[in-house]
Amino acid sequence: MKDFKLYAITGEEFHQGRDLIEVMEEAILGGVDIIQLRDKKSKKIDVLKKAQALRELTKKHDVTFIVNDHIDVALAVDADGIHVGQDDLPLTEARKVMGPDKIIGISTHKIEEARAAEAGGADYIGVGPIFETKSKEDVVDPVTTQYIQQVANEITIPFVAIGGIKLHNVDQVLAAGATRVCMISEIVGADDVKGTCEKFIEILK
Ligand code: TZP
Ligand code: MG
Repeated sequence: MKDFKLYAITGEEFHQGRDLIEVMEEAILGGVDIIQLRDKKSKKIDVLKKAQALRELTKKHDVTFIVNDHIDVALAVDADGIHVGQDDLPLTEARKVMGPDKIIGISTHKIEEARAAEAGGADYIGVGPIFETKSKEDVVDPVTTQYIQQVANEITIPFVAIGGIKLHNVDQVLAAGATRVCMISEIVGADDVKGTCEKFIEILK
């Protein structure tokens, strides 16, 4: 897969009424190079409509587009890939459905899961939640930056740190060995989405 540094996940509950596509375009203009549509609440038809609009946006800006959970929607809009959790369709089956060329990312919370993801053919793994987060229901306890160190030492596929990452604590995440970071609230909930992304890009350099 094309490498990335700054990964933004949608979270419309943080938009304060702003339009999904406008917010995500600001994020892209600020330097986000991969976007994930994550919508746990809407009906399939509405997820599809958002995915179609985000596919168009990400094509226009040459940004990678990932869909969370909905493999059918990902295929229908020709997204670049999907992101699954530990309790979703297992990697082997997800690969059968997606085919060899699409990206499959998977969330991991401990080194055993990271090893299994690598062995199972994932293209990248999510590593987290690093810090406390209010953006995910049923979230496991923070894994801390220690888990980043373990993954950085052992896992060879790309990994992205996630969970409670903010401008004020991202230094700890990078110091532990992460080179890619992923956020919901700090990006899409920012008063200045583009400016916030530009600051992250500056720090990630
Ligand atoms: N997976 C692990 S933590 C998390 C997800 C989807 C939520 C991240 O959101 P935030 O607002 O960046 O803490
Ligand atoms: Mg899932």
